[in-house]
Amino acid sequence: MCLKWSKIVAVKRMKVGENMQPVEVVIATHNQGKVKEFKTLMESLGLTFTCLSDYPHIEEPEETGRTFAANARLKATYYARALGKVCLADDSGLEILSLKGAPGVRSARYAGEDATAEENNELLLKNMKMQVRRNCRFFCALAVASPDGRILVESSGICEGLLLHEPRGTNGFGYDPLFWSTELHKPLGEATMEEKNSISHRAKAIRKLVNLWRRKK
Ligand code: ITT
Repeated sequence: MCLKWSKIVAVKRMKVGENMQPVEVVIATHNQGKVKEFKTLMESLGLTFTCLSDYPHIEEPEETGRTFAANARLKATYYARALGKVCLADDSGLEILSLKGAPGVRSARYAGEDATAEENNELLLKNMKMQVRRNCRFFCALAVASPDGRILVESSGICEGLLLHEPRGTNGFGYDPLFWSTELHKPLGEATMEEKNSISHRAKAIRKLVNLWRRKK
């Protein structure tokens, strides 16, 4: 499957010959924190990255999938078809063992449809108040679709941790200030971007994706 993606990119490069233009890949997110992570970790592929903020007229699809992978596929296919471009989508979120996997695919909307990160974090702390077992993980699913909507390559990554009792630090975004990384031995809210990129669920999924693509080239 990955072969087809690399073929699309290779063919486009051959056609432009000497005036080789880097191929545009649209990252299907408005979240600038994510965009930064993607750009940094995929820099070596020599692609041009844009994101949904560059296409403000496109409506969002409803994320109806019951898994992160299903939502990543749904978003990649929808935006690739709508824009007629290669599109990379992710779906990610926090899963807490003692809450049976919640907030899960509802991570962004845990405290309501338009909830802020602060509201989501506050509700999560409230729901976890009596819980002794605080094991949690970030999960990230990635999917790349061609302009005709076919899924070309997929990957996933996990970042293990413990849920803190109160926010620590202001780095990162979303649930980062509540997440104690068992790999970094510090809260993600206090981690630098380089530190987070060395262990994050998205970073692991992106590295897998980059390797899959390179191997097929
Ligand atoms: P897009 O839909 O535009 O990509 P989003 O932030 O809503 O932006 P998701 O639908 O993937 O992204 O929702 C994931 C939510 O899970 C996100 O809003 C955060 O609350 C949380 N999340 C995901 N990755 C995270 C990370 O690395 N650090 C902190 N929180 C994260």
